[in-house]
Amino acid sequence: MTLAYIALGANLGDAEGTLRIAMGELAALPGATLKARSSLYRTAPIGLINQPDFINAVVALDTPASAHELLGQLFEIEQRFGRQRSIPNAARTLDLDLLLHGDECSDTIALTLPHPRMHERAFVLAPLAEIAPALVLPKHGNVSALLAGCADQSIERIA
Ligand code: PH2
Ligand code: MG
Ligand code: MG
Repeated sequence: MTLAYIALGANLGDAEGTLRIAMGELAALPGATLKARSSLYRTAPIGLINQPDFINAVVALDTPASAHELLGQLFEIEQRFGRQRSIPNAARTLDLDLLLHGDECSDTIALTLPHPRMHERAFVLAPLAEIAPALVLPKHGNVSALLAGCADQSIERIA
């Protein structure tokens, strides 16, 4: 079993409801156990800014799946929620990003671990610091310290 951290994000439709249901679907993956779930956060879009605010959260999932298997499972759940892929960073009904899979490091076209931008995004670091404040990211350091460096990014804990 491996402890994986997964980021959830949505900014189309009932984003809050979607995230709650998606957490249930993650918990129900074969052989998996949901170890922790963060609060939900309302966050200003980063990257493509002319789009609705996001709802974001992070979960910790104990899973028998390899990183590649888990990535496939996440993609399947996104598809079930009607995810359309158009331009990068476009608004979405559900985005599930694999942040960490144990201490695995990977740098292939299919999969980069740890997630390449997680260390600079408050919408990932705030929920992650809530459930794993002492976690250390390879090359970047402690998540709580990294979050302190993102004070300029607007996020609000909502539930
Ligand atoms: N996801 C992105 C790009 N920008 N901004 C916020 N606030 N939340 C996200 O989940 C997000 C984003 C690419 O996946
Ligand atoms: Mg993403
Ligand atoms: Mg994604």
